[in-house]
Amino acid sequence: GISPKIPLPAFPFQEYMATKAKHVNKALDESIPMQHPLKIHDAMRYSLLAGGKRVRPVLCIAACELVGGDEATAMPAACAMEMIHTMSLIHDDLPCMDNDDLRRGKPTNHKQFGEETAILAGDALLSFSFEHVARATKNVSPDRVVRAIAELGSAVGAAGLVAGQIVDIESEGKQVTLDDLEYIHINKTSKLLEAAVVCGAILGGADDESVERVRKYARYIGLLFQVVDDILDVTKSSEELGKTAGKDLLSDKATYPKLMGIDEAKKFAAKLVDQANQELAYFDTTKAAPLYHFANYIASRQN
Ligand code: GRG
Repeated sequence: GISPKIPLPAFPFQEYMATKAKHVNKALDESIPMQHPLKIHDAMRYSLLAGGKRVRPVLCIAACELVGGDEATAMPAACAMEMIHTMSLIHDDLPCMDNDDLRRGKPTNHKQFGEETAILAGDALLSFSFEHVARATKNVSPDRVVRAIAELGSAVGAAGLVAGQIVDIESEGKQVTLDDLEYIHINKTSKLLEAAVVCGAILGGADDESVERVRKYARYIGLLFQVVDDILDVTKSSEELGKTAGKDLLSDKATYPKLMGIDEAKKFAAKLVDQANQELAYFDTTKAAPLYHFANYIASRQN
């Protein structure tokens, strides 16, 4: 694992994650009931309720609570984060993209419902995510709701997830620099995590400085998530294969270990945890405990 320099504040993080994820699952289930036309709602619910760690919604709630807001205030936005995350996975799995058969241990949406329905289920989830924030957010000024929706829009579009995906696709089979790799990860992974905490903070009543602190925090933990992913790919597959080089070192996909070496990649991950923690130092340590633990959880996951 990659341990942070500062001691973690005592906090029952696993319990917190489990409780919040349960609340999120209930809200997600209620947000999209089965209705006419059954096929599309069935397909939307199939992927939305298929499990998953619910990292983005829990981060949204944690950021709202950090600045003095409550869970109910953040819940529609929290659900929107998971709707968008889910639709990006549905589209990412399509035959024209990654062509995957399995996701979260189940057949992918297009395997289960067909390609036409999978594309439409993604479109419907994306569209509904914005509608849901606009309609279901309670007790927040219209100005803050509009700011949150704008944040969400830029995180998903051609300056966010879509940007990351297109540059990733374009870079296939080409020489990729560290800057290219960082651009892809910041857009594909960090931007939605960023939107999650930024929207949570905005809806919770945060001032501008707090919003920018949590934004930077999310940017670091998004990159951290990907660096750790790359490191795990190397260590896992070298254990599995009993070889010195993991599968990522053999395939042509660009990764941090391949571009900077495994030791430097580990140092980079440790630096990212420190940088994330430095942003949190602006807040009260007790109130920021869930977010400190989140960074640590991302850094130290083993699979
Ligand atoms: C967003 C309009 C729009 C289109 C989609 C396909 C695409 C554009 C973008 C790809 C985005 C993508 C697949 C990013 C990877 C994100 C990532 C880090 C996934 C893993 O997230 P976890 O570990 O997964 O949170 P679970 O299953 O736990 O939710």
